[in-house]
Amino acid sequence: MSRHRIVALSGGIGGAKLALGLYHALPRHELCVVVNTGDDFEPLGLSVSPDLDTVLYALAGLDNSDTGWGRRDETWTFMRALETLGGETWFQLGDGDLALHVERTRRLKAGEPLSAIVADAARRWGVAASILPMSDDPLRTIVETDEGTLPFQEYFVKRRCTPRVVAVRFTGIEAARPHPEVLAALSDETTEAIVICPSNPYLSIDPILAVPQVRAALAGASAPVIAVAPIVRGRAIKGPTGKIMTELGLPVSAAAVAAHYDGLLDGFVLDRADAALEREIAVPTLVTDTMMHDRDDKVRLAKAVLDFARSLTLADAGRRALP
Ligand code: FO1
Repeated sequence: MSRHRIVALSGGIGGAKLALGLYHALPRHELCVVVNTGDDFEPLGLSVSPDLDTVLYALAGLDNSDTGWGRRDETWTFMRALETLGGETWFQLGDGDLALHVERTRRLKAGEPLSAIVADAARRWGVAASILPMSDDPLRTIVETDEGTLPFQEYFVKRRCTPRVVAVRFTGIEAARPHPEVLAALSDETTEAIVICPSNPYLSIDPILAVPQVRAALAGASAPVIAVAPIVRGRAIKGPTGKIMTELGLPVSAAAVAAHYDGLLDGFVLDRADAALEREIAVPTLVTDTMMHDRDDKVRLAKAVLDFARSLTLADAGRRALP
């Protein structure tokens, strides 16, 4: 089991951006990314793990920067052919992307754990970081809406997040066991920081925290836990976070995200545009540019988060040293 200096918790597109920044800001094997699998599902009978694949493609340099998901230089022959047969095409699987899904489906059916399949793809594609599903057990995000109960991808892709969210829940949670390396990385005394990436707190990070023992491991971690706001100027950087917060009766603000992680955080990173919110946040804050348009932005933000973590560790050591 390898030692990781930095552990990141991530969903898909937004989280993968900071994960990539951390990957390039560190010796690469020192990063462990714990990824949400609540979005996983089986379109066309194939096992698809969108967030794991988004992080995997990003770190392997195979990502599609236009969509944020799927593979770079993708072709769509299969989907077009399927359409002519009247097949289900609302969830788009590119030709190159399909290889990963077909291979994962075969290996899962043969009894291999998801984490081993991801680790093997990562190794073959030269990714030195550990990319871990939070659990090898199936856990699914279910969105309760004003139009009924929707499995995550039906809400997110098929219905384009239009139904009004009433609640979010996770099936399989009681039986889900955390991946042992996840617990080890969170609890390891040599871990220097745990970073909650700017992913959707309700749809992407909560499923990770809902796995038994994970929240407690985070709360008891000796490493500082730092979250990066996915909301800037009262708007989600990407996706439906703002819409969902409104529907759940929450203010759409970075401070509300910090409050959502109450009891877990040692630090919170918010955008310069939201500097005025600092006083609403109960933990130390770092105010910096959080928008990540290109690789330089990602690495710069990652370095700022790591420096912030170091400053919190030093301050903590200073406090402990006081008589
Ligand atoms: N998102 C879409 O909006 N439309 C799609 O057709 C779609 C296909 C897709 C295929 C593979 C994959 O790994 C991700 C895909 N996504 C698609 C993204 C995905 O549904 C969401 O971004 C995540 O689940 C939320 O993090």
